[in-house]
Amino acid sequence: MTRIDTVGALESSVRSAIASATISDIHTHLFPPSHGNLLLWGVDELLTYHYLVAELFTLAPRELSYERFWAMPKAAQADMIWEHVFLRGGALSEAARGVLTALNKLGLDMGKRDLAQARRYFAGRDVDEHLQTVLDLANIDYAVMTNNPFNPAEAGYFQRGLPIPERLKTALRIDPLLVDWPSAVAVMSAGGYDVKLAPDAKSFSEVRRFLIDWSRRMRPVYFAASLENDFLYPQESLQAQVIEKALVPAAMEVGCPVALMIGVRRNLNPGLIDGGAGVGVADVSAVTSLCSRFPQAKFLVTLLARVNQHELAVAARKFSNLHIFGCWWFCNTPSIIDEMTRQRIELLGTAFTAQHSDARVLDQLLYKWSHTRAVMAEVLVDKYRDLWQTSWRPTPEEIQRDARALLGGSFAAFLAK
Ligand code: RAT
Ligand code: ZN
Repeated sequence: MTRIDTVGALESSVRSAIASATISDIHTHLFPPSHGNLLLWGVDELLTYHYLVAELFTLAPRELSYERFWAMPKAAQADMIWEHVFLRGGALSEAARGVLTALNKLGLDMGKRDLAQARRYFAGRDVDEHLQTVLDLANIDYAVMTNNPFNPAEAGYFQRGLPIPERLKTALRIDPLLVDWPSAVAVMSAGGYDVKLAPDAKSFSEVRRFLIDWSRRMRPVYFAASLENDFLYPQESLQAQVIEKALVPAAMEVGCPVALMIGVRRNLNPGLIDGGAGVGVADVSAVTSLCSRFPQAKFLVTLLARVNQHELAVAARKFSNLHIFGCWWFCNTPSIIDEMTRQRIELLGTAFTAQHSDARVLDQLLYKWSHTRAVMAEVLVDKYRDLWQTSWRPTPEEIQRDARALLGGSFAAFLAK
């Protein structure tokens, strides 16, 4: 066992533990290369990330309509974002800086502002190799995808049993079941499940059968849904019945936690499509009610509103079947990661997962994780320095254990318990 004798050695031990910890990225929107165009990668995808599309419209001349933008080819959309957000706008936002971090990590010198050079680089890459390169560079052991059986294209790839690299794991995403029952019914009926628009007991058992069949096909790490900020539980509604009679029982039967991402306000500005969603304050009692109503089930939860974070962390101290994760979407900015990670460590120690990338573009793993590592390192330096004052002397191995816990170890322990 190595000893740490000085505060300086402690600080460098913490920084190096965070820099070198292996990450399990528990929520992304990546796909296997075998699922064709669904896997996004490369500089044009980086530049047209929906976070940056939204920024473009804060800067671009008003003559640029949403219709005109969406009708443009992807490379032209990317050029426009490059021009307005980067060259004229200064690239200071987290999403813009992220593109530059990612390209830099791939060895591209963006100081030259040469977009054509970046395009040439990606044109020469093989996607399977690129996937491994990016996962290696980011030091990720595996990333969990988002796999929606209600989407015909996604479902088709799974039905064909195409290969999935070991480092990509599945998550069964079921939003339509909770937020768009008629379209969920249409998909399930077309698949041979006897589910009615006005569901009876048989319908709920057929929904369970649908979920269990898809679990057998996909082998998901968890079931997941993203919900609006006005999600309430309990309540007299079809949504609550689906949760109680189908979703939670099926998840328990196959041994999966249910991940709930709550707080989005979809279509706040529909013209922006994915970029048009906003944030609203959620009711944390919906989470605590689920945890107490289903003590044998497990819940993974992340909330979108900054003001919900403290209440959620307190809830996680009360319910051992609740694991909180990530600084989601608008919370994935350095200042909020810093605040949330401090608060969570202060309330939970290492019993949470500090971050997920939500990467929609493969190369985003490179920035989302390096930016998070930098913030986490400084938070942990402070926390270990505080401990040092008490005469507690952690070993480098203990610091590495804690770093790994926050970046995937605690998640694995939650799955296993
Ligand atoms: O972060 C995002 O890109 C969001 O658009 C969503 O993907 C969100 O994370 C979700 O999974 O619904
Ligand atoms: Zn997501």
